[in-house]
Amino acid sequence: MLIRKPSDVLPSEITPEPVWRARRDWIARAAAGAAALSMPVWATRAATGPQGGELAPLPGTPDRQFAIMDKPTSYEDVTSYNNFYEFGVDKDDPARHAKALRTRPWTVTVEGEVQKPRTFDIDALLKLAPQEDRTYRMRCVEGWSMVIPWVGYPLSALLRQVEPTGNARFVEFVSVAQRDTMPGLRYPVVEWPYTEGLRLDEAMHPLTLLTFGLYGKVLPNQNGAPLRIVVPWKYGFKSAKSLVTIRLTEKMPVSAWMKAAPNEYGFYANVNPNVPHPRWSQATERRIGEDGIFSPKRKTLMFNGYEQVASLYTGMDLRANY
Ligand SMILES: Nc1nc2c(c(=O)[nH]1)N[C@H]1C(S)=C(S)[C@@H](COP(=O)(O)O)O[C@H]1N2
Ligand SMILES: [Mo]
Repeated sequence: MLIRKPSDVLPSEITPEPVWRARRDWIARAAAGAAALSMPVWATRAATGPQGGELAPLPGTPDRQFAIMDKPTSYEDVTSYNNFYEFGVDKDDPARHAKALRTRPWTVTVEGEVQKPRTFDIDALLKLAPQEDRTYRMRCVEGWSMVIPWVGYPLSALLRQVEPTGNARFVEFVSVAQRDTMPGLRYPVVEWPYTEGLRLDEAMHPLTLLTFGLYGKVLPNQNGAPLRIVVPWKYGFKSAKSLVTIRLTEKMPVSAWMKAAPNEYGFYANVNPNVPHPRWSQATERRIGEDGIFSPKRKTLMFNGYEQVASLYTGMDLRANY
């Protein structure tokens, strides 16, 4: 059996206090419905589409510019070991609970410091630019990593359509908050809706992918259907899921994690082995599905190996801007 959690780290060490509290309350409530909990997640379908049905194909043209050699993580692992706190704080909660998420009708509003604010229907947004197939290394702040073949197009293609004003310096991303389908919203893990942000030049970088699919199919709900952002050189929490608003701003947005635990999660959150998290090192990682507890951990690469972005940060102190 694969060991999927970094078992040498106590959950209480890798988990911010509000998450730990929510987990405890969640377990207490679930004790009443223990029968439902006893069904292991791998006994159910891993990939969750609308009403749990088959996911539509979404092929992309293979991308050569950003190709990496790493072996992709299995579809099963990519879709069953997730963080999506709107559905609960444990790694198998999203695959268990995200079936209920309504992904149609769905619109995305792009607003703020833009000449042409606009609300896009998801199906129009999907066709705005050609889909590319891009396999990216992803790294979570909790010490694990995956390699995921995403399908999407550069966020810059969308931002160009709405024409950022001269005042636009940042981009804020807002995830959906569906009270009736997202049981995690009952717990104040972060302030809901989940929000994240990038500097405009980071958002415009060709590696930043507006993502609609993975492994040649539309996104499973637990991975952020019907669209999410993917920023491969930053820790996973920067890649907000199930987006409904993209807002260009003059001031730096304060993300949900910055509000929840400002000493642990900064705005930049670049993957940086030289800057430890306040409670643990970030120098190494476990690749999900490959590395068991006895396998050596991998050394974490600066910018997750995406040196192409280094020039975005020249002159910045990346210890102060964590
Ligand atoms: N809306 C929302 N987006 C989110 C999260 C979340 O809890 N809610 N978790 C983040 C974290 S911590 C990680 S590691 C990635 C995980 O994405 P994946 O499960 O699709 O790999 O999603 C990020 N985006
Ligand atoms: Mo994460």
